[in-house]
Amino acid sequence: MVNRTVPSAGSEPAASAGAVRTVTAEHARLRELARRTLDGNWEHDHTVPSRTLYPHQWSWDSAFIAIGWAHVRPDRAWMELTSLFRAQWRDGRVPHIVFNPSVSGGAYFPGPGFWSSESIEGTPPVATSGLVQPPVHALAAWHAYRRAPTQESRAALRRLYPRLVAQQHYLTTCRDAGGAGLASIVHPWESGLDNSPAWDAPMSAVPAQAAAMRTYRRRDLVHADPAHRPTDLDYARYVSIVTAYRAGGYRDDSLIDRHPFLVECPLFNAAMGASESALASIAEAVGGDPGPHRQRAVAITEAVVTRLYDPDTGTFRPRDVRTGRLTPARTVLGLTPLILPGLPARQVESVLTEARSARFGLADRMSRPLPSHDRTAPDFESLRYWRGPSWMNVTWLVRHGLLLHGHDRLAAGLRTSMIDLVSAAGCHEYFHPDDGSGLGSPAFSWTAALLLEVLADWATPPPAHMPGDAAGGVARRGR
Ligand code: 9WN
Repeated sequence: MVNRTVPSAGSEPAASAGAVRTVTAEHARLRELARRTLDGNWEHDHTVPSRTLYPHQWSWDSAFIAIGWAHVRPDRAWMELTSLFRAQWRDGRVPHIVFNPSVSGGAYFPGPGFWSSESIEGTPPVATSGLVQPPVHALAAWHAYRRAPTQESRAALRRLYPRLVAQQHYLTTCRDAGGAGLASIVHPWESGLDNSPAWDAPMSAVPAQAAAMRTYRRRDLVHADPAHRPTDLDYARYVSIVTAYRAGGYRDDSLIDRHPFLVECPLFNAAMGASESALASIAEAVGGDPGPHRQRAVAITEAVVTRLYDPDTGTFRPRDVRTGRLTPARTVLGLTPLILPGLPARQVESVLTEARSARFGLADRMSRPLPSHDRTAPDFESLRYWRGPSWMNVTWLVRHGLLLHGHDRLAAGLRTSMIDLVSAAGCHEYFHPDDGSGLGSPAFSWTAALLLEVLADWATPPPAHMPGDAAGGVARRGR
């Protein structure tokens, strides 16, 4: 059980004046904690996810972090996104890590020397990885803009717009290995949920031996408990997949014939569709044409439903493009297509059934935080990274989707749960899915950033690009 030290405002409308004062004071304390956490992780033009474990800039972290900065330092929100997109490759890919040249090459594994991005044509002057992460950036940019819609923000958004478009273009063309209008990820790191059970089936076909890792030094284990992290065998496979991709110059042609890991992920593709909807709003705000973005949002939504929805289980599951099969695990990834404004009512209802089941325990009042994997599965692990623990970013995405489709009370349940987690444990990287204790890095940036966002959300409606604006979404109904 999460230790609820104070009731969270918004979910307790009948609270007494005294209780409201306590809540207000606690929220002020949390806001200050979040601001200090972000400040402590700020590094000249970006925010490190964590000073110890992740001392460089990460792609989807920066998107979530920008949402948080928009509440306290909008200038930093734009610097965050701008510095990330300055490292965009000529082909449009936004690298999942941008290495800080003033941090020692050995501070993180695999470091800049392993990726050798400088040997590839069309890469930026700064060293980067060659992979990507879920494209939540347009969604984040739109959120950040809506929080602080100043002239400066609009100018920053206008400068960012063509780069966001190029990012989407890369994913929808170069990465459409399955030929059905979805992007394939070429590595579990690209999903952001690195060791999720969702990847067990496709990963089992990747040749590697745990012993291979003895030739490298895993820096993560200097800072974190091995029982909370991916295993050596996972890492051996991670390295082997990157080695294959790097050997092909990080090119994406004929991946189907030569690449060992190729999967259509529901979260990744839902983010791509949601970003097209956000791009439609951004285009309107900066004087562009929203039409093509709306059309692409519709097409991606249709492809997500056709390719990744499994009517037998009523949830979304990744498709292994190499075998053509849906992967068997039922993870939290299956809930994330809710972020698509145009997700048809039938799929919304099915996902809600899945989310409310004992697997995930979604409720108006959550008794435990949202887990990253099916609680009832035999391979559910309470401590190991993305195999059970609760994460703020995925919880925030699901909450965002619930708001989009008018499930305000369920969204409030998640909001309360997120606030209570940090109230009791601090800005941890992830949380124990039963008792809510903090796991991983103790001062984690996206936890702080999204806390700022949900704390502020009590009094403000969700951004306006939601249903109806794009992709023919359902009308919003409060429930
Ligand atoms: C590999 C930075 C990143 C997050 C990912 C999370 C973790 C890296 C790692 O940390 O991945 O990219 O070394 O474990 O899984 O989602 O972006 O916070």
